[in-house]
Amino acid sequence: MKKILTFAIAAGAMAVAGFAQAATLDDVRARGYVQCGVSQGLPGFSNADDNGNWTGIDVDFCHGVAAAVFGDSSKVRFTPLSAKQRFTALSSGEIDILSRNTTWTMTRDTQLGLNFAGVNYYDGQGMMVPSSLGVKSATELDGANICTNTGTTTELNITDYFRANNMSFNLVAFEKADEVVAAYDAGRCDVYTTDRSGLAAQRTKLANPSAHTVLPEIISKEPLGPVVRQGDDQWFNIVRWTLNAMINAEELGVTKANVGQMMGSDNPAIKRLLGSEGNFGEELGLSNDWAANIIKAVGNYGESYDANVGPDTPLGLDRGVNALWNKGGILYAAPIR
Ligand SMILES: N[C@@H](CCC(=O)N[C@@H](CS)C(=O)NCC(=O)O)C(=O)O
Repeated sequence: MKKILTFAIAAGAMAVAGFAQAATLDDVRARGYVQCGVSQGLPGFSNADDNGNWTGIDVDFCHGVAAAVFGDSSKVRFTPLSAKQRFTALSSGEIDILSRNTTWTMTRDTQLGLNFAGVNYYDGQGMMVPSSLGVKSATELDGANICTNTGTTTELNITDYFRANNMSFNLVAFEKADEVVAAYDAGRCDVYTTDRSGLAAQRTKLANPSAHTVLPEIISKEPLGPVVRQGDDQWFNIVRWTLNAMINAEELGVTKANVGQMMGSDNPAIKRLLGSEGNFGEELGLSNDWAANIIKAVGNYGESYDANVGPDTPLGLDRGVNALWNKGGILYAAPIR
């Protein structure tokens, strides 16, 4: 009896300490790499070149998680997934993280049993039309043929928008994003609708990108972020704090180039971020230089943004609301403390 009781107390203590559900981190370590679900090709977010090398802000994020776990950002493999396939791949355990322009919604939290670790791009749904149509506003689109992807929030929002504005429309939906681009470019639709960042990305694939106009209306909120399965709080924390570390690093002025030098900083917040003070990494189940390794590999949030989707890239997206909270935006990461 005493033995059973002691065991129960020990098991309880382990559960409280968060060890009882550490399966994903164990699996990732045993496998030797993070399995990251990405899109099938969305420039700036997750896109493979002809040699199969993936780049993008969502790809950087997975390299960041690999750097946090292994101290080596190359220990990651990418699984391209359509919008329709992505949640099953995560729920079934085929991937450890979904890092793929995915909108955080209540249904995805509750019905699908997922956890969004945060937001790495605040977006909204937009519409693009060939400039030759002469359309200046979405309110002129009654009766339009509209191209989009299946299995997305996009389909739902466009239906709401047209209903609310008493307009009819014909939805032409495809599973693969490139099918949407091809159909729109071939003139099968008057309108291409998706997240505005997605429009900026997909527009680069059109025969003549400058011959298209993005309409002024933003018809939804699309907070995009990395997702994990529910039921593994330790893994959820690792993914969430990888994102927080990248955002906090930008706020603290820690960059890919200066992270080594910043290790010697006297600023207590930088010391906690880079592990020269406290046990923040160990408490995640990692080493204390976890965040230093992320920044060495992929830079801070702003560096990854600028390199992949910012004004100097083909997407040309201004920081806008994705600027830090103290620079006029809404990016606000919880502190490492
Ligand atoms: N954020 C929306 C839309 C996501 C989505 O799948 N968008 C399409 C159009 S931008 C896409 O990612 N295409 C790229 C691909 O499937 O590879 C959602 O989470 O439902």
